[in-house]
Amino acid sequence: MSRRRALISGITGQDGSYLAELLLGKDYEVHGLVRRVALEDPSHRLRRIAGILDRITLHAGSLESFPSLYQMVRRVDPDECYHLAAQSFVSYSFDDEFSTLNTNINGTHYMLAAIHEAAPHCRFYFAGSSEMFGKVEETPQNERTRFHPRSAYGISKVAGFDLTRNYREAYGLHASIGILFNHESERRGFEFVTRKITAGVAAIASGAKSELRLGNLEARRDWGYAPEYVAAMWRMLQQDTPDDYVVSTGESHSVREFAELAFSLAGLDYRDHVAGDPLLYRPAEVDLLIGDPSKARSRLGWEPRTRFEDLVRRMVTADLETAGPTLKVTHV
Ligand code: G4F
Repeated sequence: MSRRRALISGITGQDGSYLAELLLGKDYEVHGLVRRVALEDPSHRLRRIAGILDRITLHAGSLESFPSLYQMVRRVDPDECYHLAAQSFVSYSFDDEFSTLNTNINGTHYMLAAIHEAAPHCRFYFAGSSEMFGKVEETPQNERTRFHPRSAYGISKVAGFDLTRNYREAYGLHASIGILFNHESERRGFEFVTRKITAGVAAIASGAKSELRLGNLEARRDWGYAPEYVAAMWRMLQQDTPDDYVVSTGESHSVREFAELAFSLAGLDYRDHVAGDPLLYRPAEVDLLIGDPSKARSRLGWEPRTRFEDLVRRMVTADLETAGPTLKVTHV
């Protein structure tokens, strides 16, 4: 039997890189869509996939161009397509609503249309987000909780959700949606609060910095470990029937708790180093996210394994190691 072919948009990101590794481990032929600029700056932009570059095929293309996506889908003829690419930084979506909406909504629409026209047998995954719940209408949030997005990013994900569901209902596309709650790792981008904190802890522990400026410390998130979350994406596409699934740990912690633990793991007190910065507050905040992953558990057999303390410890350990060989986590 020939190898199954997967196409990943956003393969250079945290999730894309873990997903590519997972699929290679299952003997898939892995293809990735990347922006041309990524190929021109491989040491930086391809760093997360540097170790697997000789085993995957990259295609330069743009989410803004339907013809380029259509051509690529026709060439690759994938069995499974994971659409992860997006402008994914919520805060930036307040600075530029227009580009966030354009990239995220049109990009998803073009991918769906390209798959529908050029590879209708292909199974499709759309990266939904817990940001769609926004100003939450019930707690914990599940697949039936009403959406109330609080940013252009959240709105773009709701639109992507509706587009994906409509391709499923109107054209019979095998299209599933993961409503993923925050998921972090040693590969997380430095703009997100968890990595900003763990990298900040390492910089302070090594003496390179003394202060870390943060915004809202009281926001609560349901933080899981990214490699486990990409496994849930794969499981969704192995089901006979496409569907929507919440992927989360079912536990919620504040940014303050994350900072407190991360600093204490390096033998530091966050109160000595964290400074509040009003400029880092968002015009509309999502105060509390906590997901109910029961459906993923019962239908997909998926379980979150890494708990909050282990996640923070992993991230702090990795950043301390990078900052200096003598820096180690303390036992707390
Ligand atoms: O780490 P964050 O920027 O992640 P956010 O906004 O929750 O979004 C992430 O998770 C979503 C899933 O729910 C994804 F869809 C999305 O793409 C992304 O991966 O911020 C987390 C919280 C916010 O409440 C923010 O206000 O941390 C608060 N925060 C406090 N100080 C900060 C900071 N966030 C950032 N990025 N930087 C700060 O200095």
